Amino acid sequence: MSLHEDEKQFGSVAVLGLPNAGKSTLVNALVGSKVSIVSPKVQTTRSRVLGIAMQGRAQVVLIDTPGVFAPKKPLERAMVKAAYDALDGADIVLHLVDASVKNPAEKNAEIIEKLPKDAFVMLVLNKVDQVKKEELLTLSVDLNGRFDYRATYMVSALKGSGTADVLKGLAQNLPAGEWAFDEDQLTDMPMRLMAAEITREKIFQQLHQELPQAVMVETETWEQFDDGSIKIGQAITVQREGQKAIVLGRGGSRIKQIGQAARLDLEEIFGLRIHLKLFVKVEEDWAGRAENYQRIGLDFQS
Ligand SMILES: Nc1nc2c(ncn2[C@@H]2O[C@H](COP(=O)(O)OP(=O)(O)OP(=O)(O)O)[C@@H](O)[C@H]2O)c(=O)[nH]1
Ligand SMILES: [Mg+2]
Repeated sequence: MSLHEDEKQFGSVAVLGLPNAGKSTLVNALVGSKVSIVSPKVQTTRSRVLGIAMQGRAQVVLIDTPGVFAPKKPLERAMVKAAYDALDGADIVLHLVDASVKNPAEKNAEIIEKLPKDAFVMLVLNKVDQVKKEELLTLSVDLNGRFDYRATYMVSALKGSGTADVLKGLAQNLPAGEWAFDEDQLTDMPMRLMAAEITREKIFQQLHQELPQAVMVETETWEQFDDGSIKIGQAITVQREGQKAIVLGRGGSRIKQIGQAARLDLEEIFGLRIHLKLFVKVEEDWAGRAENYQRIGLDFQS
């Protein structure tokens, strides 16, 4: 690409991959700050999340998406649609593959089928800290035989190795254009939604099995005080009384730990003292109601 040295570049990158591939971890690494929540469980990211990274004169907008899988419930259908919708209008598609699982190429066959043939698609093999070098090379050859990737990178998003090269590679291939965001902006997510996402991350990290999938978190109150501190009130909605008991824990011990962990993160992200008040309510069918989807940034897919 022949650009003037001082010419600005701007464009968007859709990050696509299976659940748990490390998409959100990679986006956070490229942005250099936490904008998207991460957990060891699948289906952590529910909606499209924007991360904004600067590389020289290029502003790179990273679109983190929910993982692509075979959806069964309405919430899952909306999540997978949000992931594929991100392909529309993206300047670059970054296909992220967890190289540490068994048969990664086979597992990604369905995604590969849906990759746009005429787009600039980049392959990034992740979790290389868990894989032998020979296996990575074999996997790279296998995947490149299945799709005409324009470039291949190998990274550990968790440890940050190789991620600087990915950012450079992205920036090099974006068109010239005016930046759409401030130079120091990291995401387009409103603070109230970001605060709810952080609490949801702690629920994903601290609670087991299927329960996190049944949870919705919303910021309901937000008060800023003269001393700069913020008082945030959030509702955690679950689908059954039994789930409420689990979120609360014995004598309220679990929700206390969730609240503490979330508060520490929020104080770091916002750089302010935070008071966080959480309460739990039961709404059996929250995941069947269209208006709840809009509130968490999704389209209802009945
Ligand atoms: N060992 C290792 N673990 C990683 C790496 N990158 C991500 N992980 C871990 O993989 C798990 C999933 O990471 P996420 O970033 O939440 O994955 P995701 O693709 O966004 O997952 P969904 O949002 O559920 O689709 C977390 O436990 C991460 O810490 C890596 O490079 N190496
Ligand atoms: Mg994610």
